[in-house]
Amino acid sequence: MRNIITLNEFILDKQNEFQYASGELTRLLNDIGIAARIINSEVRKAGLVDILGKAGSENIQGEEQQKLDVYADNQMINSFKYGGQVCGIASEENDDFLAFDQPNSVKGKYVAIFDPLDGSSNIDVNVSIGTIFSIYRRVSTDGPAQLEDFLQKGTEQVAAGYVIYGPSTMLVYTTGKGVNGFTLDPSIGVFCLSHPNMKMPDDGRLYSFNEGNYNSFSGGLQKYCDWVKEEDAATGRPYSCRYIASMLADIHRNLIKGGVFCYPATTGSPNGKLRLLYECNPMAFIVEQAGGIATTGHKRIMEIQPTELHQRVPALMGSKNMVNKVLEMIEQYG
Ligand code: P6P
Repeated sequence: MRNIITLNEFILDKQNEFQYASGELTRLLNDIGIAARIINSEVRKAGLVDILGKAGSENIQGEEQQKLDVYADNQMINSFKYGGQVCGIASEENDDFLAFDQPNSVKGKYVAIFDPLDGSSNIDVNVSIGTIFSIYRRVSTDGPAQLEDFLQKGTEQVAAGYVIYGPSTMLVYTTGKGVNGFTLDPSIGVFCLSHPNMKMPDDGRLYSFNEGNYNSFSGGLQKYCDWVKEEDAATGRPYSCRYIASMLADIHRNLIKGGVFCYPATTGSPNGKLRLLYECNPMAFIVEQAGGIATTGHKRIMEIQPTELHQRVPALMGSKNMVNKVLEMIEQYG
């Protein structure tokens, strides 16, 4: 008796929950699964082939592109381009959006927005990295994808998730009906359901802040960082700092164990460092669907009306009671 449920079987079982034509979701997530397995294969041998290090180019943020960034970006683009469901993409690694013009994709009803390899500063030091994706229905009515298709609020996402390339490779996604996690079985090259109906604990003891930026934190955040260090058995303090500078890996750990992640506005990044469209919105969808909170510290992230593809926002997301404690201190101390 086979006791595994594959990603494809799961999607087929759940496709009646998808508010649009059922087969479309199956194809969409299948396209992502294929790209994930191809990227995973390259990530797993990154130290052995000439794919480590810098690509000798920069992305729009002026960040050195890693060879693996560019490789992952190309795999995601090709997978969507030939999958037929998506009429265009936007990506951290591309200055502008790409409107597909292939006959089978120009009529695609969706657009995909992704960070092909988040945490790329960790590639060369073998720390978990990942792919983050967000799917919207196009709003333009015909012809090639338009900018308006990409500048939609996070609340309009029809699917979102991530692939984490860690000790194992996992794909975690939501279509607005809860969060489910699938672990790649490399012996058969299939994602298998391993974390059904993921729920973020309401409480936890892990906080993920880069306290190197403490001096530029707002008063409320500084107070929170001081509060977590106090000895208080009743509230499980001092908490533990867990920060590996891969947003999706930090949030994935907090999703399982309970915790709070924060990348606020700092002197170096006055609007925060993380991008709204392909980091904060998809992770916010996952966090909220798992019972957590995802805010800028003042506004629900998914309710922000985007104005540009690569805009950054402050991000505070995680276990409900922990985020509310941070918000309480922001309220009191600014
Ligand atoms: P810092 C990775 O480069 C990233 O965009 C996020 O994944 C991560 O949370 C953040 O930057 C880390 O930034 O400034 O703490 O190194």
